Amino acid sequence: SDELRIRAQTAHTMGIDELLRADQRGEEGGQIMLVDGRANSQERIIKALKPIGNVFAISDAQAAVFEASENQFDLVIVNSNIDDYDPLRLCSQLRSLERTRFLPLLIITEQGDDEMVVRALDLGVNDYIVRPVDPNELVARSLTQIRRKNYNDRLRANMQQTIELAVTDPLTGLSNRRYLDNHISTLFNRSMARGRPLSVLIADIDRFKQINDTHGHDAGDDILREFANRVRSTVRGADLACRYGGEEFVVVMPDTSPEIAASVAERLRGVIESVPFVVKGTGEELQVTASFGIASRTPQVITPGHLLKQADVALYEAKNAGRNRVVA
Ligand code: GH3
Ligand code: MG
Ligand code: MG
Ligand code: MG
Repeated sequence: SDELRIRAQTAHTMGIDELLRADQRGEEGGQIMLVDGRANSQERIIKALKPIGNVFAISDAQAAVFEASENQFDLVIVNSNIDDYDPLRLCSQLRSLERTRFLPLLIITEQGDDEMVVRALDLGVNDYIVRPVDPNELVARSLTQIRRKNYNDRLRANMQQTIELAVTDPLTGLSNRRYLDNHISTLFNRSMARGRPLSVLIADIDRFKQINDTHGHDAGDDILREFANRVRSTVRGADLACRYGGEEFVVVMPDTSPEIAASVAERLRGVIESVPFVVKGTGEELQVTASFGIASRTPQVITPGHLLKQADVALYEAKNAGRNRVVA
């Protein structure tokens, strides 16, 4: 049912068709940076591009790199007429900087300078125009790049959202089991490589079925959300907290010794036990407890699965010993 929930949610995010439609609605009016060494050339290009965007013209290449990484441009046009600076070096800098690497680049070259064109394309420059610049061609090529960038931006944002949904538990907002299963090996391997401790905690709400049966499933959901909040506010930012199953939560704690893990679990146990849980719908206050199993990486524990298994065995012992306790 977690699978279904994820699929239903992903269907709500933008599909490819919708992205294309948004693209065709034509949200033109891009922010264009023009790096050009000549005032009269700048003027002509600004005039030509007026219908499709705002042009920010600049003649200093070094300043252009700075401006491009500080601002949100949709296109950078580099005229090879710039003074005292290799235009291809400028393009290559823009391609390699984190903040500008996806910016469309269009270069204006001298007629017959095939070598520059080849090298520019090789650097990842998206398109080129040969002087004398034909205004219509400039507009057409610029527009193509701006549209492509807008489309890619939306696709990237959409992808990020889809990934986030796929690894988040919709009820509590914690990471889900899928994320933990993928990520725990990274934390495990890092801990091994650095010779640092790593501990995990499994928490399972006591007699949760009874809470559901007595107060209803919605009340149960409220408890789960509040439980997740208490987990979240008890662990550190570096810890990975997730909802592992129905009423079961796992926290992976890097750089955490068995002793510290035990104290974290004990603190969380207390935070659950000592403050009643309020059911939103009815205002009822419920006493909730949970049982905890903890385990730490040792030379004998060589896989993340093994580590989780040990914590699960400890949890089982905690249940058998009477619940509302921590077992290592
Ligand atoms: P124990 O102390 O041994 O852990 O007993 P328990 O009742 O907590 O354990 P059991 O595994 O028998 O029951 C877990 C219950 O959690 C059963 C299931 O209906 C409920 N549950 C699982 N997921 C959800 C959920 O998303 N919302 C609600 N409200 N209940 C859930
Ligand atoms: Mg159970
Ligand atoms: Mg339980
Ligand atoms: Mg359970």
